[in-house]
Amino acid sequence: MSNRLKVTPNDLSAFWMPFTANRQFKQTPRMLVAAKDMHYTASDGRQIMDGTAGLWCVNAGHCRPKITEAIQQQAAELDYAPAFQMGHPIVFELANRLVDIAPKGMDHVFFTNSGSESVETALKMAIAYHRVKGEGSRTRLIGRERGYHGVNFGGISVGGIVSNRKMFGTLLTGVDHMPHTHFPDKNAFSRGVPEHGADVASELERIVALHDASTIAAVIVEPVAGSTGVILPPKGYLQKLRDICTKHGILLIFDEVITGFGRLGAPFAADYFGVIPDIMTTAKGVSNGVIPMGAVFVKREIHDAFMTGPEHLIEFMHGYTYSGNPIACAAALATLDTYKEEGLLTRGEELAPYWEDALHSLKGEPNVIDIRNIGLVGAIELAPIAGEPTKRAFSAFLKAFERGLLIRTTGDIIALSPPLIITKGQINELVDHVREVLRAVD
Ligand code: PXG
Ligand code: PLP
Repeated sequence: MSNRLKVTPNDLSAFWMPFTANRQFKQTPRMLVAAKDMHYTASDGRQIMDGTAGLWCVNAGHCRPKITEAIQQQAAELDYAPAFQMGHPIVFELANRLVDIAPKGMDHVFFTNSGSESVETALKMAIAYHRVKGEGSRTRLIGRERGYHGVNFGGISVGGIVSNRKMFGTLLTGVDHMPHTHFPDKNAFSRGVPEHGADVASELERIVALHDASTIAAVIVEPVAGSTGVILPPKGYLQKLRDICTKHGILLIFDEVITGFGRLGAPFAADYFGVIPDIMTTAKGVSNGVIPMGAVFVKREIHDAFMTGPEHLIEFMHGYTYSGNPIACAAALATLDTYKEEGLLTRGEELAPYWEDALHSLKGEPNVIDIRNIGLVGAIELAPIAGEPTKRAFSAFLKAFERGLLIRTTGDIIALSPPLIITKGQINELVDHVREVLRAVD
């Protein structure tokens, strides 16, 4: 371990931490100083099992040698190349490799640096696409209650998490929201995709009728909602959305920032559900979380619609300084190699039944009101403490960390999404930790 890792910062005030209870954290900091495969090392030397693949991103586990080496080598060879009007070979190689594993027909890729940027890119692409096709009146965007699409203005506008929206003014205009698909009364303790609720997709027809299809550019949904506490699509729901969008010429965007790259046991949720969107946003697992990167996949006809007009003109006025950054590309290529060598994009399929049984063994533990699972994702919903929502789950988070397990909590829901390299033994260990935590929190 390098000396740098051993140093404990003694003044935590300058860093305004993202999505963190800053004052609580700075009173009792939780510091990670190293990581390997399924575990972190905390600053006090303890091993902490990673129950969340970082923030749903370290799908191949931590500090994988191939990825580390690729980054080191690339940094020494070509550190940066301008992203606009210039190229470098591996960004093209990466785009080809991504298209190879993408759902059929999604054969162009636009690079970004995060899920939030992927979402902004997709929304802009959708509106611009209709315009270049001569349908400039299609500008409205439809999201969904409880949706999470990152934190930029477009993303929070189509998103449906009230606390992420209410502080930030009027947001984008011309946005509407479908209802969410969480029906605990009917679906609590479902194993995998729930039976009830697909009919709620017909609310999209109502919204289309209200605004008229000719004003709507795109519908954006997470195939499985992650951040909001793992909300699954009822059986048949996504296909219904697909059919309604197709019928009305509306683009369907799947936000696969979490579901992409093997999380459900298939390369993408589009594969898992057999429903192909028009645009797919990704990030996180594309580079194993190691270096910021996002990728937006688009169908050929969308890309091709832009490729008109004089050839010296830029077709799509959009891009980021770091789109396709060489070091991020090297990390992503090595990530794809690691996924392929270890079969990680489909490993979740084999493990899912074991994971499901292990998680559902927590039914009956104190305060557990629902357990949900799909692929290698799980959620345990706790009854909130009266008058103090989120407190019980936050206590569970702190207790779990004390015991040597990192979990995520959102509201009173514990979300689990371990690296896809997890073994059955480690699944048992993880679930045993959670069981003890549930028994220990008030
Ligand atoms: N879309 C979806 C579906 C996401 O899950 C984003 C967009 C934004 O990505 P960036 O890279 O800009 O953060 C996300 C990110 C959590 C958690 O614990 C989830 C996310 C990020 C951080 C924490 O639920 N999702
Ligand atoms: N702000 C200023 C002043 C800039 O010059 C740029 C990029 O050139 C940006 C923001 C956007 O930065 P990025 O391309 O990293 O998103």
